[in-house]
Amino acid sequence: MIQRIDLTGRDLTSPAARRDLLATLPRAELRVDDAVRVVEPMLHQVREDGAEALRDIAERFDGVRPEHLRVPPGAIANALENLAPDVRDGLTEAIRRVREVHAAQVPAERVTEPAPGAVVRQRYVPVQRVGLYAPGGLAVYPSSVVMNVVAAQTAGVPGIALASPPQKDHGGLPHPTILAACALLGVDEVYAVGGAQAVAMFAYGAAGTAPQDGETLCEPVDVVTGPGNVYVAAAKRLVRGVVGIDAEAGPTEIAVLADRTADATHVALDLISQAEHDPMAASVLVTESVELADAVAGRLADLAAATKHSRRVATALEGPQSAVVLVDDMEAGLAVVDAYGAEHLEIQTADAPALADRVHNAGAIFVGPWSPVSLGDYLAGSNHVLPTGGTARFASALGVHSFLKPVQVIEYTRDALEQVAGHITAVAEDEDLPAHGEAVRGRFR
Ligand code: HSO
Ligand code: ZN
Repeated sequence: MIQRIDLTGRDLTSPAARRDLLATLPRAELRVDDAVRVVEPMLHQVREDGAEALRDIAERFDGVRPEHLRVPPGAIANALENLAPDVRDGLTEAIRRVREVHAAQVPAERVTEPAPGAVVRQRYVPVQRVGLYAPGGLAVYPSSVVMNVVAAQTAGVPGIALASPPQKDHGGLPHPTILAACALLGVDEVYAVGGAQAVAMFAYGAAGTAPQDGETLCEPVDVVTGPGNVYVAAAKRLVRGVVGIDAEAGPTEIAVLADRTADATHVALDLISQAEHDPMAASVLVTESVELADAVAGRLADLAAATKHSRRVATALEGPQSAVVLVDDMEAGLAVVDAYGAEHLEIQTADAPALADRVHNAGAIFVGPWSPVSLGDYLAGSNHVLPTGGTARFASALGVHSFLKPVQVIEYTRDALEQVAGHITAVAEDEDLPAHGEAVRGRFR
């Protein structure tokens, strides 16, 4: 049974209530610190020994010693040829929609002239090379390849590399659907390298099998993105600063804010859909309606037992991170979901669009009865790489901005500089940096 947390009769909307709520609301803990100790020696090994280290680590963790760490072009083309037509159609339509949505994210260059002749431009420049990671353990997600690659391509990143674990059952190559997705997207630099070692390879680069001859397997990248388990999160934490990273992804989460108008079956189906990812996944229903809470609990029991991954789903739903939360009204419900900051938030209420506009903290918001999270996972066109663990308070979905840097370009005329010379020297003197002021004054002598 999913646990029930009764918050009725409590003041949830005062500023002080948020801290209480954060302590009360269930959340899986991600033990990245412990994983850091495990992966640190592996990162060193990859840095020192390149391809040989990658093969040794694969043998140990993936149960296969890959012959080709860089996937040969023929294998990528072959995977696309053998892809089931309905999956190909699904991925193709997903790519089309994700491209269209992401194209609209590209920011325009801005030119500002705070005074005559004083021009400041803000240009958005793509990073030059990215490494995208696609997991291949419990989960193989070609849909995540689409999300990461399209965002990078739309940002204009010229160098895109992708890594995914070698699969024992596929001759030490990444999963064929991952390769097929790469083919559909036009990505040809693909590595059969998994987990933390892939993050290390991207961050530091990796020497080839004959490093003494200057052979290189993989050049270092500027940014590493992509989901993964706690070891991938730990590796990202360790290389952050050497490269940019997107986020340390935690277990997936769905919160549903629903009133009595919601369909209990829809709600239960959606809570189960994300519980399917991971025994640590969190499914949270927030409602003012005891009738709905009871009905959903009933539907969960039936539907969770019947689903393919019923064990995993049951573990997630019954875990301490999942709950049905009862509140007095939708104002209180809004305070709860805002404090929680879910990766995915569904709003299934009479006035869903209006309520959705008032949410501050959520990775993505799914409005009304016909916008389930599964739609966003695959076909909506939005990005499904979203902030987890409450980081939606300050972080957002992966998008073209994840691969763009705003660069400021400053160009003043003589007159425009002269106009502010006095201000510069005054402030510079005050900071006891007279040479700064002199750099301006000296020009006008
Ligand atoms: N819900 C996951 C993404 C995903 N679902 C991939 C299915 N495949 C995290 O947003
Ligand atoms: Zn999902």
